[in-house]
Amino acid sequence: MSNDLETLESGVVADIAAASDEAALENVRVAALGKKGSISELLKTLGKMSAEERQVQGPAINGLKNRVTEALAARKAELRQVAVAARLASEKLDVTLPVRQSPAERGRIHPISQVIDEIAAIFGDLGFSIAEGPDVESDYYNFTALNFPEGHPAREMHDTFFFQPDENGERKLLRTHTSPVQIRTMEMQKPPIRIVIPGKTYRQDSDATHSPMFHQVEGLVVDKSANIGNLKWVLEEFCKAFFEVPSVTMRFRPSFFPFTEPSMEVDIQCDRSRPGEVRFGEGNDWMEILGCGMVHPNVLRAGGLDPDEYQGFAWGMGIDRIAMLKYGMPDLRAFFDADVRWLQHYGFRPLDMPTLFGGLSS
Ligand code: 2NL
Repeated sequence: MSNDLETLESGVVADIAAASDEAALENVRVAALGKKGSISELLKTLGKMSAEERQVQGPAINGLKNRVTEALAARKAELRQVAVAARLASEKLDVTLPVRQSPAERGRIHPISQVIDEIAAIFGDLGFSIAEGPDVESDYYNFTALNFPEGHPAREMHDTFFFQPDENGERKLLRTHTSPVQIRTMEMQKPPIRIVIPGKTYRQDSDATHSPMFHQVEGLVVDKSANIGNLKWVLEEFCKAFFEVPSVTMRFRPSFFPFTEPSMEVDIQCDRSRPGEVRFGEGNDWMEILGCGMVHPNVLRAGGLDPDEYQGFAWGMGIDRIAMLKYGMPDLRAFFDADVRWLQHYGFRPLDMPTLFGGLSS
């Protein structure tokens, strides 16, 4: 009998040691100490024994029960510790790791958008508003109102994209400059007018340095006394702020545009002696950056203004080229390839918005 108890005990103890989790251990407990468990069945035999036999078997079986109970408790504590350790290991967080960037942080602002934001910040600081208008325009707003006479060769020079004539025979077009927006603004709002107009423009021209869709920014000031002195100051302030240099030297050359009289082209002094780099405000070279002039009386009239009462100045420049210059991008065509690798490299962080007080591009 005592041999049987020893065999039973070593069997149960081995099962306890082999239980690899709390559920397996519980099965061992039920098999030994549950209602129909092996030890419970043994305990039931005590009632049928003689007093003498019980005196021997009672302590033996109860001793066995107590040892098994203890072994179960000890194994349970052990398994619980193992489980806690495993959970701690699996739920470990390295709090020293950098926080993962949000999708908004990972995106990049296209250099053209960045440069438009910079231009808006500079002219906003000078008291200008931003004006916008449609890309699809009428011949009137794109040409006639801007003092391009019917049949004038300058219309051909713009390499215009025309749409098919509509039912009224009117031929809409893709604007070749942002100037129609100025006419629309003059029609709607009384002077003083101080606006800048950034936007997309279109001409049938495509090679290494021309894209059929490109970007322009124009500016317009109309007031009773707006003059060329004001124009030069505004442009100089703009160039200093945009190229982030303390001073610039500008050269005004006579030119021709149908919508201004007099008209001028503006060069700024630069240094191109270092390969792949242009510096402004120093050097022996000149770079043409914009065209400007006093608004032609016919254009003021088209805007509903009396040229004997009001005068204005205006200017226009290409955004794509000055963006390439400022941020050292060698190929214009890459601007419009929608290649995310290019954008990752040349793009701007979305929350670094250009401000004059924060540094435009820093
Ligand atoms: C250039 C030259 C220019 C303007 C644009 C303008 C607009 C109105 C009236 C008068 Cl409504 N002028 N715009 C004036 C002079 C030059 O652009 O080279 N652009 C890329």
